[in-house]
Amino acid sequence: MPALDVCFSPELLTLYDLRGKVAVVVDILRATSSMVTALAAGITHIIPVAELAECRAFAPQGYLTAAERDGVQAEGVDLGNSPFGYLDGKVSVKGRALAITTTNGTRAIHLSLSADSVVLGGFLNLEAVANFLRQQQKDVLVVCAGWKGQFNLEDTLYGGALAERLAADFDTASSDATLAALHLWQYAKDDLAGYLLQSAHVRRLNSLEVNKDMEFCLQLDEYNLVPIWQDGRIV
Ligand code: 3SL
Repeated sequence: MPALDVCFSPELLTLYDLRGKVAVVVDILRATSSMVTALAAGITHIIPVAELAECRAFAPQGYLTAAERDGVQAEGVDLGNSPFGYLDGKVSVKGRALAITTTNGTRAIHLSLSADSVVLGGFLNLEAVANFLRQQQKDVLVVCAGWKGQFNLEDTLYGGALAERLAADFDTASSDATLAALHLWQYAKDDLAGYLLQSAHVRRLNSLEVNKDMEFCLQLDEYNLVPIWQDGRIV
């Protein structure tokens, strides 16, 4: 039976061998939730980049550009990191390609590229990713984007939610990290939003008045799609 493990921060990735595994990169608030939403809204593909200048340089090629630093939209790009940027109709997104850079999420994707496959997870596409992993039958590492190298609650909760969904098909009991994520999820799942009120990033985002983003990103199984890294882009 393949195993599911959880890496609590990209800084810990050097401790894991991703070869032969599927990496599920997760940044619930908000990068991977927004990328799932972007593809669901008709974005054709996504190029995650590290630097703002790199992101802006895609605009002349016809790309939409999205950038966030410290929770706020960066200067000189079309969109920030809110999933509603792809839904509210202010910017036309259908059929467009997207270049994006965020504080933690895009970095976590790049650090995971030695895996056999890299997919993006969120509560929004929880079951779609679970189904994909059941089909792959490979060991899985959930890569939590965290915040500037530190542990966060929301990405860990996702690791627990995924472990719960996959408990019949994967070994979810041999890693202390997976067990801890699972126990946290079981403790918090009945009132996820209420539980996360105490988390550092929710407090950070609350002060930026983006509460509706949080409610949106905590919805389960809104989208049946699995963003996957293919030839230098996410499709
Ligand atoms: O760090 C990231 O990648 C972002 O998701 C952070 S924020 O939610 O946009 O503040």
